[in-house]
Amino acid sequence: MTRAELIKEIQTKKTFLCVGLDPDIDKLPKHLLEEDDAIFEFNRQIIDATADYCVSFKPNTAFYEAYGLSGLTSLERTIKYIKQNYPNHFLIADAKRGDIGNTSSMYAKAFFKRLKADAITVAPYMGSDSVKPFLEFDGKWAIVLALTSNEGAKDFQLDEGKEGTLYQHVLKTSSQWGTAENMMYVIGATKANMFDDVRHIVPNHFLLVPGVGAQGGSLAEVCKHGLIKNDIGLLINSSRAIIYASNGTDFAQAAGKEAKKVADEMKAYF
Ligand code: OMP
Repeated sequence: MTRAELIKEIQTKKTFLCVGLDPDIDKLPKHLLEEDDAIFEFNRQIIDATADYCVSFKPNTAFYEAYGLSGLTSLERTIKYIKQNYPNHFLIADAKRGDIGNTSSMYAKAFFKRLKADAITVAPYMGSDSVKPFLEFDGKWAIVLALTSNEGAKDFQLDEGKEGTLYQHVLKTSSQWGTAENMMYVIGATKANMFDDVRHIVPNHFLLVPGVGAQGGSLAEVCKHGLIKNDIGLLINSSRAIIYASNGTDFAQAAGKEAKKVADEMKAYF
């Protein structure tokens, strides 16, 4: 999916919500556990209930890898279902990969060719040869971790060096490897006070912003400092707050309601 196509979807639907598909068997509604593929069935119903309120879905691969081959089958079925039924939704494989060049090429092949994801999250720690293989596919994106939402972000990302903090260095250097047409950055919603600084360095790149909902980040604060006029330039992810809004038989309906609530808040920014 191109940047222009993504922006068109955002502008048409008046939402920039990304629903995170992070299914944990221990948290699934009990009645689904009788299904052959409970994870897929859970996702399918969440997807159908939330698709109108979001422009993107983000399965985090850990929640599938944890269940071995059957988990990977659920992931593949989930992605196929989205691609067949909601082809205009931007599909992010949240896998946080990155390795020496030829290995990264295989990761890119796995997620872009085999799974047909539109984007993959990538850790930049190993440098340019670990990220560039993800930039070689038309219409596909690398989403580079820059300033993450978690507590430990401060352990390295805020360290001062000769290029400023480490996350500033990551933004400045890695933004030379690709363009705002094939790279995005992860910036956590819990770091809203740093969005002005981020926008100073990467004024045009889309930002994937996890950390609203369960992690307590503020959508309003992120928008105030991170939004790009007309293009929006943000994909705001929420996983647990939406998918586990209820664990009863009404779970999908409750997820839809929760996604709509976020999408309604987003309308003010159009
Ligand atoms: P919730 O906290 O349940 O909304 O989930 C957040 C999702 O975003 C999880 O899949 C995390 O792995 C992911 N995430 C973060 O929470 N923080 C980050 O800094 C980066 C990510 C990510 O790359 O998506």
